[in-house]
Amino acid sequence: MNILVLNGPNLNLLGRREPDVYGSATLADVEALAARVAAELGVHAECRQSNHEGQLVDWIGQAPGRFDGLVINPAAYTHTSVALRDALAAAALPAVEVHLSNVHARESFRHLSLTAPVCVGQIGGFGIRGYEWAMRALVEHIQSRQQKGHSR
Ligand code: CA2
Repeated sequence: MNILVLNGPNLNLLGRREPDVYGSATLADVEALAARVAAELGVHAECRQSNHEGQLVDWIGQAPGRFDGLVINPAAYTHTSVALRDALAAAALPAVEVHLSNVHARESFRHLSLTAPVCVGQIGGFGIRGYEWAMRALVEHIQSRQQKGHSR
């Protein structure tokens, strides 16, 4: 099983700014965690980060046939991007949305996610551990669908 772990804009700054909001772990720590969890689950995880909406759209569009599902932190695009939502819907791969912070306890503009309705579920508020739970939830979801005979 192949899992694509996507991180959106400014998450390359993780651990270097705003540690009170986002913690002190870095993007490299997220990638190491994803590799460790993938090995434990017996799956392959590929991590990518971009600050560019179109790049994220392209990666999601290229995912069917290469990946079985996605873990995605769309970052600020969560709240603004119809393009990312449409890409996720068109790819029709199971996706789990993850946020480091509890977006519902923050400014009201972060309460709306345009992308969550086209995801299987959303995890937030637990720092980088959320990526681990998102991966576990995604893999279980894909496996249970496979057992029920879904093609994807
Ligand atoms: O809590 C999350 O994971 C967010 O997706 C992070 C986004 C924010 O716009 C969302 O509302 C919630 C911001 C990502 C920027 O990450 C930074 C990390 C360190 C320093 C500055 C920005």
